[in-house]
Amino acid sequence: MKYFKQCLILMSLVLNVKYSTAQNPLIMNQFTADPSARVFNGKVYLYPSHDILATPGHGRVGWFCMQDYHVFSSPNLTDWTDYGVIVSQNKVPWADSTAYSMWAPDCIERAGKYYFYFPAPAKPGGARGFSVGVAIADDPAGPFISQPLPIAGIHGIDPNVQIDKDGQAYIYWAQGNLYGAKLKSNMLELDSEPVKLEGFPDKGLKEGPYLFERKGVYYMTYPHVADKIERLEYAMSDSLLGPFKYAGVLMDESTSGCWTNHQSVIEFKNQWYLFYHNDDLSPNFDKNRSVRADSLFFNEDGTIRKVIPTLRGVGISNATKKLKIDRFSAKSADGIDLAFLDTINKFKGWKTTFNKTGSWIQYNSVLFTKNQIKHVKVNARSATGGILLISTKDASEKTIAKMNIPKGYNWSVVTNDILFMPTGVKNLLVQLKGCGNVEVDWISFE
Ligand code: FUB
Repeated sequence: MKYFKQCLILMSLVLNVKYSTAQNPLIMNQFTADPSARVFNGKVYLYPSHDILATPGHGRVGWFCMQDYHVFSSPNLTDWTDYGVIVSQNKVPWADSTAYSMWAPDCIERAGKYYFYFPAPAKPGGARGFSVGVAIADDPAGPFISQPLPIAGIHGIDPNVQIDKDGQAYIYWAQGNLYGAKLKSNMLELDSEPVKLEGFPDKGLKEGPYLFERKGVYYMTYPHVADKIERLEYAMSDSLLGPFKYAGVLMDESTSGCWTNHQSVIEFKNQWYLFYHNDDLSPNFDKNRSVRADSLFFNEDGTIRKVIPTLRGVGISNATKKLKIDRFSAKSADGIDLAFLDTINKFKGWKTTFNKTGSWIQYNSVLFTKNQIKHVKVNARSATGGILLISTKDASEKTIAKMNIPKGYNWSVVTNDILFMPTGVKNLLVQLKGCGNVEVDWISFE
């Protein structure tokens, strides 16, 4: 019977697994927010909130609505696997299964166990406001088993956990301001009285604490409403419970107007990354958000350079995958338009329209394995017919292919032989030659 149950769990895990290849946003099969990224066993695991659209009777219409959490992982920050639901509001013994408020979570490993922390409102009769629960697993992708009760002594949202070099664990959370306390080694109980963390701007909502350590310095990162919407800031300290010293802005307010932002910071294969969110897949409703990542760099003095959000994001794209050039690294000042491929189903992503002679898109970091490719494929359509030139974008700018996109109203894959075979990691340039109007879904090499 036990073996049968284990098989069922394994089968459901296998059936739930979904794969996607990503730039920004990282996840294209659902809305994701509040990313907590962690490096476990040489892979990046992503524990985001899972936004859905509230409908009458299911959540508060027009507000955040979350009923469960998924976990994702990636070996390279480009290919992401969705392991499906790991915790849901109707399987947490103490949580109100009608609240749809499973907000920003976190996960940490201790002695081979994975502890998943999540805020949610308790059942009627329990504590008011948000409590913080824990679910435990033997694998970062689950299955996670929820504890019967939330952590006593925490009232707030956005838990974040850090284990210091000496093995002492700390938990942080938000309730207008930022709070912290020691955690016992069982990772389930507070080991000190909560304290309000000091050293942050007095005015304006602060939430989403995420602490990391680098070279003996503790960086507390957090979203803050300094003006009208949230921006990401950070403060530094030599102690995990502060006092902290405000150090600056990590990321400015989003230009799209998405009211919230929420971050995590990891080092993976000798590069630091900032994970955050925006409303890419729901530009008209900022409670349905999408997780992004961009590289993060430190100055010599240990301060952090402001991260400028990009569409290209992070990771190296394999040339044989479908390259979504609408997630560009750079583009010409005019003659390029981006739009959803399908305005009813935005999860299908975007298309690029070239509509001016010479207009161009640059897409960086594409890996060409030696002697691997012979052809270029472009999924495109053109009401006028047009020519796209695909070249490497480096000092020599070599033409890889000249693609003749025929006049027509349907999307079709145009295939051409390559004129030049790039090797290694290259930046690509896609340019409209002559006049016309060409729409591109993706480019790939085979
Ligand atoms: O996702 C719900 C809430 O929005 C989070 O808990 C906050 O940090 C903000 O992102």
